[in-house]
Amino acid sequence: MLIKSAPSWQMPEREATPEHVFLNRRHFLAALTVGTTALIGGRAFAAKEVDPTADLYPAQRNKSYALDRPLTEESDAAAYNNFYEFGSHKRIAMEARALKLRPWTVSFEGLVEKERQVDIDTLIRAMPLEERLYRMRCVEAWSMAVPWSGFAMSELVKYAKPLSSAKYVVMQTFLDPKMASGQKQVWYPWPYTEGLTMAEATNELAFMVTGIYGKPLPKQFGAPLRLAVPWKYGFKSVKSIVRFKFTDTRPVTFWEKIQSAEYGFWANVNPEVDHPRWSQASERVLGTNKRVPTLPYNGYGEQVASLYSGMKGEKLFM
Ligand SMILES: Nc1nc2c(c(=O)[nH]1)N[C@H]1C(S)=C(S)[C@@H](COP(=O)(O)O)O[C@H]1N2
Ligand SMILES: [Mo]
Repeated sequence: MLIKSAPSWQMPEREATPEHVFLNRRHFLAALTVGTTALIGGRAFAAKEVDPTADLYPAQRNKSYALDRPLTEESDAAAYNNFYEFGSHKRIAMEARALKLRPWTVSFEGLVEKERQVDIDTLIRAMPLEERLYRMRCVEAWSMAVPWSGFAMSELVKYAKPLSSAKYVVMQTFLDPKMASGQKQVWYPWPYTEGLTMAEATNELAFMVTGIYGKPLPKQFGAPLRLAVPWKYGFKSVKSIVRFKFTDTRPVTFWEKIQSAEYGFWANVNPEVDHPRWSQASERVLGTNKRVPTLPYNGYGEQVASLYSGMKGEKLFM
């Protein structure tokens, strides 16, 4: 049985349409039980953690990435997040404090000259950090505009040394159900998996994020390393990455596995292609009561539309 809408107490905003509402009732009830346990059990806050890369912030702003709208207030962006590893609601910052950020190892696997692992701090210090102002548009029709810090994904690809046979890069989040209680919800295909074509990954807009608002990334945003691909729906921008795997086959991604009729591999923003359950024509801007029209490719068509020219028969906008 399909649940058409979650109970009102669970909906932070009337118009918010969670990505997960198709889950069947049995799973939904199980999810409630898990949530209640977590609440009753409480959780000790981690002792004050100092980020070993804190001295790198604020990074110099790259003026090529300007916005057509005001930045979202930090307090608004930091209090409304999707991070299913820690629960399927938006007030995830508290639960995400359980995320342990060090030691953190990132691996480069598959079609690369040599597979290897690197410590996150070594990786970040090897990359040219900069700040970019980007829009972000969730498939649920809310949006924000934030100053990310990080480095071009093309730099990471260079660092990884993929073979010319690589066609895709697959990215995965950590897997640790003891730390992240959402991963005890076994009907989700953990770990969170996303992917890009090599052309997408090396497009100038694809950005590896390590910070926001001039500081190291707070946990709920997907520290210590997440993706930002602003022309695609937010679910493509995978958080807390531990693995980059280069392959010649297109991966089936997290949301695609859960509901392929609603979420696909490409997920390019398009106001004219509605989600099966809601319109994509406009978006609610976080921190305001305003709705604004959604732009093709979220306003980044000039940089990315050519990536998809001539791709017939592909569902580019879901
Ligand atoms: N690992 C992981 N990555 C994820 C998600 C998630 O649940 N787990 N949610 C995605 C979705 S649906 C969105 S909209 C963005 C939200 O990013 P934000 O919380 O920084 O706004 O993260 C994406 N990346
Ligand atoms: Mo999303």
